[in-house]
Order: sequence, then structure tokens, then C-alpha cells
Amino acid sequence: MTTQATREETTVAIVGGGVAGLTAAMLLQRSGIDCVVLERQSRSYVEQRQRAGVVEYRGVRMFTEWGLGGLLGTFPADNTLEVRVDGEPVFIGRDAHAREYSGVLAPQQALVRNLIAAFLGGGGDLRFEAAAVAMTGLDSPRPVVSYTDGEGSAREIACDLIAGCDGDHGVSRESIPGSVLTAYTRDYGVTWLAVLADTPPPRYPCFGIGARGYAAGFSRGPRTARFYLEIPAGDTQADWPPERIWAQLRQRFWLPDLAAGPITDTEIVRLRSQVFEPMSYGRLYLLGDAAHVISPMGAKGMNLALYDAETFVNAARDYIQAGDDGGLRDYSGTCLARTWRYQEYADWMSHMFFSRSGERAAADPYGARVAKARLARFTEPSSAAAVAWGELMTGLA
Ligand code: RFL
Repeated sequence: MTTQATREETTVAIVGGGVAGLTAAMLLQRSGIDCVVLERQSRSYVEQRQRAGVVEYRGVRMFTEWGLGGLLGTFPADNTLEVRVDGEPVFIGRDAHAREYSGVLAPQQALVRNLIAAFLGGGGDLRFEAAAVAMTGLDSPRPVVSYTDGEGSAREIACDLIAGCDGDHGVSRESIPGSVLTAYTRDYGVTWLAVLADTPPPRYPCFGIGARGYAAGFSRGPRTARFYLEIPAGDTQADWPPERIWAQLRQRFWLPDLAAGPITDTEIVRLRSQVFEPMSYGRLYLLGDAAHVISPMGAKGMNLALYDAETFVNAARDYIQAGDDGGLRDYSGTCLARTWRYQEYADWMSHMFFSRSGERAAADPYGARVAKARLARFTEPSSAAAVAWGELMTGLA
């Protein structure tokens, strides 16, 4: 005999408790709309997952407007970038936009931790270790999300809307018929070693480009730095012991005195961008990485997730509280417009930096000179290119 699943009701079922899902949940709670969040992992796992580090100005303004500014840190992020071209420093982002509208340093795991505490503190329904999540009836008025809870019991939640916030490898996007979705993909053919270290970070976000290869360094707090090194495809973490990492960072930044510190985490990242269109199907709306991943070059992945969350919640609120489905109908187009602006930005930065680094520059001297000319335009204060860059960096464009 099969056991009947326990059936519950809510207004919005949210699949995935990362930045997108938790922000949507928090804003729904603020709007007085019921929701249930289903997260596959444990609370401690999601609270420790290290990734992004900066909430752009637009995101800071969003949290502040919703009365949630306290969830972010107060340490301002610097919009000025230092690019060390074969050791020669040049600076981007000294224009008014970039100077006046700074974001904040917000390590993703700290933001996630604060969102979880605030949502639960407000009586929110967040269920960790939800296994075998599946969804049915997406094109019906009352779709159902089913899952197995931590005790192994089968459960079902009927809802008005589903927010698919379960990242690049989740179940939400997979639930949309393949014939409906189109994937647009760019693989840069570039592999990075991402390194987290307990060491004072560079003064500005710093890029080392040129004949010695690509490196980047960012602040994750007063005594924590995130570095990226381009490495040969196929290398593993075992190929990169700490001595080799520090030696290469010193070389590529041309900073022989760069202070070493304990390395707390390394990860191999393949530089890849992908967008799925449309971002909705029936009653299911895709948010964040479930709909689009973006090369970390532009530092925009988490910021896009925040944008999707606010756009979805505003649309859901109009629909649920006023019967107006205009926002939901426009959701995909609105979010895709921003996604593609940011994809273009990350692609722009990627070509400018990679075309001037290592073997790629040697193999394509024409491309390297084009990239040099492009970089020069960004570094001329008040040039149209510099202003456009500032608008994208801050999220105001
Ligand atoms: P997340 O954060 O992946 O969260 C998805 C959540 O869904 C859960 N899940 C499921 N839950 C239930 N059922 C299922 N079947 C499920 N499958 C998955 C997962 O456990 C998880 O909790 O997606 P979200 O919320 O869309 O947020 C997106 C951001 O995490 C992502 O875009 C950024 O981390 C990207 N990113 C960066 N973004 C920035 O804005 N600035 C950066 O500097 C930056 N650096 C980075 C990054 C991503 C990186 N990696 C490794 C992907 C650096 C790296 C190295």
C-alpha cells in the first residue's frame, strides 16, 4: 500500500534557498505574502558556501528601500579597479558614477546567513534537507511541488506560483519542456583557480594582465582576499600547492612583496556564461542561476539574482493583491534585458583582459592591440566609455 503524501497549501513555493530564493522569500514576507522555501542542503552547508563578495549599488539601494539595509555589511566596496598591465598600474572607475555610488562588501555566505536569520525570525517557513523535489501542473492554476522531508515523509505543497531558485543544476529549469527553452552559451576556454586566503586584500580590486598571464585579487574583508589565477585546462588543485600559487600571484601582479597567508579554500572554475530563454513557463518563474550563469569576470551573478528576486516579488504582489498579472507576463522580458546587459559587460571585460594575457596575447597580436586600445578608453576619465563602464559597475544602467 502506498502512503498518501501530506498536502499543504501556500501562495508561493520557492525551490532553492540561495541568494535568489531567500531574497524573494524575505521580500514576500515583507509584502505579507505566504511562502514556503524548500532547500536541498542543510542550513550549515548553505551558510558556509563561499562565492560572491560584492553587492552593487543598485542592490544596496534595493535592500535599503525594503527596510533591510541591516542585512548587508557596512564596509564599502571600491568601484575603482587597478589593472596592472605587465606591471604598469592603470585605473578604471574614477568617474563620478563609480565614485559616488559604491556597493558594499557582502560575502555571499554572510548575506545568506543574515537572510536566513531574518526570514526565520519573522516567522518564515524554510525547510532544509528537502529531497526529491518535483513539480507538476505548471500550466494549471494551482501547481504542486512535491518533496521528501528530512524524516523521509512524502509531502506536497499546492500553490499559486513557483519561484525556481535552485541554481544551475536544479530541478526547476529541468521541469520546463525542452522544446520551450533556448540556451545561449559561451565557453571562454579559460580555467581559473579560485583561492581564498587569510591575508590583507589589495587596496583596489586588482587585475594582473600581460605576458606573464592573468591573475585577479579582491577584498572579502579586512583580512581576507579572494584571488583568481588562470591555469591550464585539466590542472587539478593538487597541481597548485600554496608556494606555486603565491609565486604566480607575485609574478602576474609584478608585486614581489605580496604577503602570503594561509589558504583556506581553492576551487577550479571554468569560465562559462549561459542564458535560458524564456525565464518563465506557466506558473513557474526562474530566478538567478536557474535561468542564467555569468562568467565571474563581471562579478554580477549574485547581483542578477537579487534583481530577479525583486522583479518577481513586485510582479507576484501585483497579481496576488490586486489581480494584475502584467508584471508576471513581463517578468521574463524584464529580467532578460538586464541579464543581457550584464552578459555584454562581462564579455567586454573578458575579451579585454584575456586577449592581453599569456599565450593568447602572443597568439593574437592584433587582438592584444585592440584590447589595449579598449582599456585605454576606459582609463580616460569622463570618456563616454568610462561613464558607461561606471553605470554598469554600479548597476545603475
Ligand atoms: P545558488 O546560490 O546556487 O543557490 C541555489 C540553491 O538551490 C539549492 N538547490 C535545491 N534546492 C532544492 N531542490 C533542488 N533540487 C535543488 N537544487 C539546488 C542549492 O543547494 C542552493 O542553495 O543560486 P542563486 O540563489 O541563483 O544565486 C546565484 C549566485 O550564487 C551566483 O550567481 C554567484 O555566486 C556567482 N558568483 C559571483 N557573483 C557575483 O555577483 N559576484 C562575484 O564576485 C561572484 N563570484 C560566483 C563568484 C560564483 C562562483 N562559482 C563557483 C559558481 C565566484 C565563483 C567561484
